[in-house]
Amino acid sequence: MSESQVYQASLTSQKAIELEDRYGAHNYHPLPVVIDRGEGVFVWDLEGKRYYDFLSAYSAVNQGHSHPRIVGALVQQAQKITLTSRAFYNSQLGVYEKFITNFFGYDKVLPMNTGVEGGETAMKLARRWAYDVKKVPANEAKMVFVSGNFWGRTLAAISSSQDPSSTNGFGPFVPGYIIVPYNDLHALEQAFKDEPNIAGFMFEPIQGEAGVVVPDDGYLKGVRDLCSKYNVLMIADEVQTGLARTGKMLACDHENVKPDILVLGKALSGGTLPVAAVLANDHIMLTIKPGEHGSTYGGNPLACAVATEALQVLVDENLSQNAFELGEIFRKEMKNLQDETDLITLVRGRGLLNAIVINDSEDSHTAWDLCMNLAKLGLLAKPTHGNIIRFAPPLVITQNQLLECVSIIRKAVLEFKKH
Ligand code: IF1
Repeated sequence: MSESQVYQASLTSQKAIELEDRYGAHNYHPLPVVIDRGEGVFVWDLEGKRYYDFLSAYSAVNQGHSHPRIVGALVQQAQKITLTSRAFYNSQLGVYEKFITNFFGYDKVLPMNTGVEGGETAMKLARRWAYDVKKVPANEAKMVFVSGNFWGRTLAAISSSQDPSSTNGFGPFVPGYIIVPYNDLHALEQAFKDEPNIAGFMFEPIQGEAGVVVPDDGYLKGVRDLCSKYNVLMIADEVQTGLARTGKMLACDHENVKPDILVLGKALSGGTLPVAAVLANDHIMLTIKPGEHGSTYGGNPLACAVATEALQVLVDENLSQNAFELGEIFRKEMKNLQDETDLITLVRGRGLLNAIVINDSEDSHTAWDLCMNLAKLGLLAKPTHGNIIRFAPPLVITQNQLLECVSIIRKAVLEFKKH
């Protein structure tokens, strides 16, 4: 074995944590769990302890860890060719583009890598459409976002954030943004009335990082109608809510609403490598001309092969329906638990994207402490804020496994003593 393999073989969780602390940027504060292996709904740490994964890498592992079909597609393609750049055509891209545009019902797709690249691409498309089609004066295009949004960590993304942990110390910010309250159609219409040069409205159909905030029934339909009425592009950021997570293939499907631009990421690759996609019809997509946008890895053959299989697995294993049915059971069980304790003040979510709100302040560490207890009991979850815990297992979870996890959460909550 090589020196690093020998080192790896003797690695303990404590040593792994020390290495990350010594040699890695401190841009995260992880739970003290060192994951070494994953399969389906389970992950194992370096000492061999098994955990239920109730975060799914923030909904990037909807199909379960290391899904054999997706890993198979990855390995098979990797042995042929992984990257060509878009300086040339490649044998996987056109086939994938036909597949994914038919899958979601759009004329075209612009392939990118991370979710935030997808959001930036959607924003550039909206601005370009505003100048070329809507005839907004040059450099006057505005974008509307909602309070509590999260669409990534780039400067354009954090410029729409009001969360100090995303914005402090990173200014100046991208201009031309209008922020309206989430789930407020009146405020949205007022913004559209007040500003004639709006290119697009980008929002999450359910707000993930804000703590799984589900809008009122009718909000998605209302957004669709207002965007159509005021000639503003409706841009759905389904990076976290898409791909069966909320009990439908897309969260917009809960109200049969079709956005003008659809942004996908995370589980589009089943958690194997960064793959994002931006879908739109020709009158929007063709405003960007050759050489005006792209990325080194965007549309690489490896990503195409993996994403095709990852999407097919969602359908073949009926993961939307499983998420829908098990989500109903999970929220019912959490509401029963809420009746037994004053620790939980709210349960909310759709499909298998759920959260509990703890009766403590947003800057408390109660949710963190509860997650530490859950980890000891073999379930991994992470707070989105000091008082909100998101529960999002892989969508391949079975009912028996879900009920076992409910009993783990119940035990942790009922035993919990605030300190
Ligand atoms: C981190 C949060 C979740 C997203 C939505 C776009 C993106 C994300 C709705 C960008 C990414 C990730 C980013 C990751 C943690 C995680 C996260 F806590 F940051 F906010 F899920 F809620 N749209 N979310 O949720 O996609 O560029 O990351 O591929 O930055 O810590 P990305």
